Amino acid sequence: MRAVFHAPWENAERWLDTLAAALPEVRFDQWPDCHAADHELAVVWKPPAALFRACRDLRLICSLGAGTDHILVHGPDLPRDARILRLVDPVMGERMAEYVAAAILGQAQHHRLYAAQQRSGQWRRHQPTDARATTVGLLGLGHLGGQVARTLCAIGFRVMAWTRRPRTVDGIEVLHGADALPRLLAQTDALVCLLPATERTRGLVDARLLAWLKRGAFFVNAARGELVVEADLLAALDDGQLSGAVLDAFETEPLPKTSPFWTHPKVAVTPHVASLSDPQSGARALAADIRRYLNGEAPIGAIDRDAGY
Ligand code: OXD
Repeated sequence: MRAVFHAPWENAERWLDTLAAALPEVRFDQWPDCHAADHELAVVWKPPAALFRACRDLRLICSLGAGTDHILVHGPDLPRDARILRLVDPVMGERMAEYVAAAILGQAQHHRLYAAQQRSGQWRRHQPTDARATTVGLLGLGHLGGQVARTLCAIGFRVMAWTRRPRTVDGIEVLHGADALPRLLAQTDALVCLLPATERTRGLVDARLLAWLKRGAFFVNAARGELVVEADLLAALDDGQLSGAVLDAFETEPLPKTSPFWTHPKVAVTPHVASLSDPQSGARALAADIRRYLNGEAPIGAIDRDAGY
């Protein structure tokens, strides 16, 4: 079997080496250095449209990350019957959980405030907020969200989650459906966005949603920039509806130099690193899922193309 590989990353060779070692029967060709025609498998991150126009025989398209929006965006250029896999790697779940926990604990322990005090040589103490007194509202409870929920529960936070379909998860109150969203937000001290970017979720975090939150709530976006109306987020930060935000994803990435988020006193910016995929564990997890597919078993990362995740 021939596979086309596209990853615009410095560590792409490490991914390729591990994939090739785990799948010796697959010949990987790097896009665009391949005369594509008969590739059945694609392993990609942010692929160009030309790849799908050239490789019309693809049967399986694998994302090198947890999201598949960068593939689905090619809509009409994607082979109609190809299955799409997201990367399901437990290491990414752990990284995401650590990122979100660090963001919320940093706010509870006033890290941003102490950093500002340090710059002006101020010794002033502030009471931290106890985890037990903090309700975290998770938007999305997929593979990454589930790990985030477990980690936050273990720290002692009260965790609630909002999902599209009904779910039950031990120790977490899960609400579903549009009507339930205001109910979750009214109890939320820290809102964490972990939803995929789909037709339904784009622009979901807007002025109306932010107004449903408890006043002074904290916001973490560790998912996709398209989920958030950035002007509404800025307004909520400026008028005190939000006490702060940790933002890892933006409408435009890299975040333009002119973005007000860079210098906003209530905002911490990270460059889309909340759950970086790991070349070792990620390639092994992906190879194992491709192997399931080749053996005729159900791959664990298969997405529902119509739902968009
Ligand atoms: C991903 C990402 O989808 O890092 O994995 O954005």
